[in-house]
Amino acid sequence: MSLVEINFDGIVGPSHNYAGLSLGNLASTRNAGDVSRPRAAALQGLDKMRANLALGLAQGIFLPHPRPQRAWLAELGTTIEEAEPVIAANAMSASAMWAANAATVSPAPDTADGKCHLTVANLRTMPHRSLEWPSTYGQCALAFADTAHFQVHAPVPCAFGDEGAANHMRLAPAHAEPGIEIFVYGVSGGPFPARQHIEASKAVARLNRLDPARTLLVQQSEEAIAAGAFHNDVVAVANERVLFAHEQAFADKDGLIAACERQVPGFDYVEVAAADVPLDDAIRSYLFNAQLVTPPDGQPTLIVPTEARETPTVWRWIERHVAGNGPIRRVEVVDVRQSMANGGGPACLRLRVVADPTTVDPRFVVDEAKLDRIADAIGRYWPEQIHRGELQQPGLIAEIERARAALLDALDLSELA
Ligand code: SUG
Repeated sequence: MSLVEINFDGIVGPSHNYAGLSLGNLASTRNAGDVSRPRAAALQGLDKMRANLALGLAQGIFLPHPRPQRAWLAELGTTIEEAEPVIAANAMSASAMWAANAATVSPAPDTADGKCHLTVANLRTMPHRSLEWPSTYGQCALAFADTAHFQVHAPVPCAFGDEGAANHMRLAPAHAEPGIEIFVYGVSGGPFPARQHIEASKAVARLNRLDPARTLLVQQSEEAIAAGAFHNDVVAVANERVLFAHEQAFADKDGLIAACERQVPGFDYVEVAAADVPLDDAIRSYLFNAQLVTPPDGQPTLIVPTEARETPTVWRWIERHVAGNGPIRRVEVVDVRQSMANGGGPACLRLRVVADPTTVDPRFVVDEAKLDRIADAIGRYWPEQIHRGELQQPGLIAEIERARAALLDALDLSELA
């Protein structure tokens, strides 16, 4: 068994649009009604995956979900043609692209039965996201069907909100070694919803068979949620023994650091002070929604969105850190602007799974050649633009359904149809 971190990126679906559906996600609100570019969005995502492959990292994919979500509309007693515009927009959302919200993953070295556990997220706080889980569950059950190595759990009951890996961090001396798992929940976000409930976090930790002595429940700071950090991964990211976070990310920073120091050999805390990078700049630039990864050359690398380079306080901080021999040794910049405009940065687009790649269904693992095949389908079938008000047009709907079917066909995954 050789356990490595595999990043599974959600391919941006052909219905990608800006409907302003996510209260508390400032980018979603700011860009509501803009013209979207599904084809460019999906190709930006593929380029990010190519950059990861070039670093020597293992890469996987999740497929777009069926949109419009006709079964959900039927449960509401309507159809895509007849639904009120806001209901139609919910049923057309491509939000499943943000795979960090697909599930919470606890790898084999951390669990009681030595399997990698995935609990699919219910995403119940936002209506458009609450309809993702059945398709996510179906894909996870297929990708991780090898029950000798994986167990996939259905979501926790929707009484309690769970947003998956976006509110979960793992620290370990190295990916393949036992680690501690940190669940970050919200209590109140002032004007905005706290999407991750402590009851859900506790349930996921139990389902994933974690050792309570190596599990931390940590409260996200209210000021972070109120400033637009609707998920913890907007203000913090962990990788192996490094925790990289904004000064204002957690309600009790000192308690968290002390626990990590006790439990993680070689623990390193890299803090960005509010005096250097105000919370607003951190959230607008998505500095912390970076992928912090360890490529085979062992140089911890931060993969940031272009917006981080364009935010002077943030770029100054990064340059100083790298020049000063800090734990982050390299910075890569990726353009995921189409996703960013809906509040999804590089880290939102991927779900990390520490596993042996040979135990994953190979149809969900990619190399350059497969990405070329995917790019070909996207180039041929994905709509170039979607305008506000077009979401219920029969021509566009047919184009979107055809596009997804063509991609599933190209990847031999038509059973997900
Ligand atoms: O849930 N945006 C997503 C962004 C998710 C980002 N994920 C992580 N931080 N891990 C959300 O708010 C906007 C859709 C719209 O408005 O059309 C949206 O759903």
